[in-house]
Amino acid sequence: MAKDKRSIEERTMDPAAQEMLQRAELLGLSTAFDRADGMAPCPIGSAGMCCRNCGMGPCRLTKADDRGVCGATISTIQARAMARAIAAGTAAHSDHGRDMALTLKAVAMGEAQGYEIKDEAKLLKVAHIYGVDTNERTAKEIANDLADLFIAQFGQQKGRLAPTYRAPKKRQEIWERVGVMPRGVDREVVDVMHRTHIGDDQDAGNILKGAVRCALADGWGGSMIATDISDILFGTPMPNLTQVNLGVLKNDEVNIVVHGHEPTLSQMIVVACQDPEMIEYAKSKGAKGITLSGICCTANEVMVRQGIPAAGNFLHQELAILTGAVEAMVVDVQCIMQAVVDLASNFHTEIITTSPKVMITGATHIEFDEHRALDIAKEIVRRAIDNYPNRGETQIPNIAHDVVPGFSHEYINYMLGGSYRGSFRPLNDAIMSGRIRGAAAVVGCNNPRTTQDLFHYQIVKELLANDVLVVQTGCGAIASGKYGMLLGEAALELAGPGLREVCEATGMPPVLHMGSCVDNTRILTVLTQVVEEGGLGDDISELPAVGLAPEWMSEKALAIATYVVASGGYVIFGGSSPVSGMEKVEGSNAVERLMIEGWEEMFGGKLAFFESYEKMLEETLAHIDKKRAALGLPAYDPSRFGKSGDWRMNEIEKLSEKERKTALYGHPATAGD
Ligand code: BF8
Repeated sequence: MAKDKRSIEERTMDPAAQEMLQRAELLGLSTAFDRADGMAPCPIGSAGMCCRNCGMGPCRLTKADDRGVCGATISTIQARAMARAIAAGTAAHSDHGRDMALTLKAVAMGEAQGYEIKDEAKLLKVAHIYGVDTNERTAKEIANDLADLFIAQFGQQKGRLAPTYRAPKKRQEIWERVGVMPRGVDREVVDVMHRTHIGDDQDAGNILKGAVRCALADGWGGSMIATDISDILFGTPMPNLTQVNLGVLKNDEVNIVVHGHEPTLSQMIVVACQDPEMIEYAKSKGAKGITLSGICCTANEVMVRQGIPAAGNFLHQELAILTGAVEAMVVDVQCIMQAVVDLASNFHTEIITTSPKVMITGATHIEFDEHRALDIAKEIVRRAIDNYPNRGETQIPNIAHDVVPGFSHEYINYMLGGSYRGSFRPLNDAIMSGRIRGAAAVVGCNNPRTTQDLFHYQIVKELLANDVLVVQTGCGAIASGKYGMLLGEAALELAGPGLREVCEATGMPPVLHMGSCVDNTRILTVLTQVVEEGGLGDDISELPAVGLAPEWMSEKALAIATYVVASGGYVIFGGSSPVSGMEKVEGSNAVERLMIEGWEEMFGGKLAFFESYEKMLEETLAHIDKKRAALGLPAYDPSRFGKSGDWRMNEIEKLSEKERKTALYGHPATAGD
């Protein structure tokens, strides 16, 4: 069924994206925005009421007393669909973690061309966490044992995943008691696929319990492993100055865009692009140099470490091609639209797939192999340079914003505590005093069915004004960067008085870009440390904190949401719920209730979906205030803060001379007058 076509302003709030959508219209080319407008979502499938898990169906249930051919109820079918989505999300993140573990092993064995252990301090720290012997051993020996330990987490059959010991003690006890302690990453994914097969688990609550255990194997398993190894091999992120949006593409340079998620190849492409031989080669083809930029989480991986600019978030992948200025878009895994190949055929852009798991008909496939990574990276860069003379007419929006990303858990610790004694004490104290009302993680995707970035922007802006500290990852972080909110000074202008005081005193910006979507595990680590620092209860569920994914679209987002809920967090998604159908047919929804009331009772966390950002904000602030009250903290009162320090001086500077003297000295004349 076709829907009404939205105006360009209704499709995206990003002026660079608007310019490219106008260009697409002029050129008669379609994008995800057109396709979303042209095809309304299937009302039965989008509500999780269509079961195609066997050959007797697909069964489409629309009334409360409808049954599938096997007798399955709507609740069973919805829980199965949700569980399978969570398993797919877990598989995607965790397979990324597995690839990282195999790369670490290859580096330890001296078999990975071009890679090295960049961050030995992190290697030692992680080895220590997992009990790997570090005494009088080389970095490679330690890395070898650590790689073996990590690789074993995927195939482990019994016991519990090693990273789960990093959670607060109370949380671990809850997982044991409820029976959701993850055993092995692969085992939990298989378990969900099995229990959702025809004729297996037919109790919605039990199906969801299996899904929770699977999601925990992602957050406190595969994803956590991915983050740690990326830091060990490529460096733990630290703040750096770079830029975001399509204006990072250069008219007179070879533009290579890396897109997807895994940092292994993109890190080598960074090296290859900086090779003087490659730069000379680019010049020999008439370009001034080579510009590397990123899309999606590959962008985040190279942005938080090397300061490589981001051309944009999820919905920018087609828009970058529309500039006509991209010689090669190099993709690895996840969030890559098949449409990029068709679209690129209208330009000179070459789409290069690199993973054996991701081939796209019509794209060039150059398979990545970590054993000769640098050679492959150079081959790709050379190909892009060779393509430069084929470039036609271009149109690059002159829009790019400065950003400072790279706030790893380690850096926040250092920033708040100083170089000799890292600490979260100032953060805990600020929350306890009420200067910081609470914290929110605003993460996740773009979705072409909403106005691109609008929910992200409004939510972050309002949270800052309400003295809520914001941490970000994924496409949400890139969205904030596009509107200047990843730059300390600009974001401070939006912050409420208490948050502003704390940020000015500690040098911490009010919006912290922490990395890619697998790096949501950094947020788990931060939450655990906040608990362990003391004063805010003894479990994550007691913290005045909320997780939000305002424009979710991927199965990975559902996996992340579920492991955060199982870790004790309230997670609020924007847009439609994938299990909303029962509401329409019988006035209430058993599966949604299980994810709100059921999960809150079991884990102290819950997952809810809201269509408006105003409602998301209202829920967020109400939850934060409820948790503050439960901890016995003072109620949030912004009038108590902001009357000292730079904030007051800045306000005073805005006054007339007479008013300023009165404010400073209590009367309009000073002794010298
Ligand atoms: O893993 S936020 S659109 S790019 S799924 Fe994809 Fe969503 Fe972006 Fe990063 Ni995460």
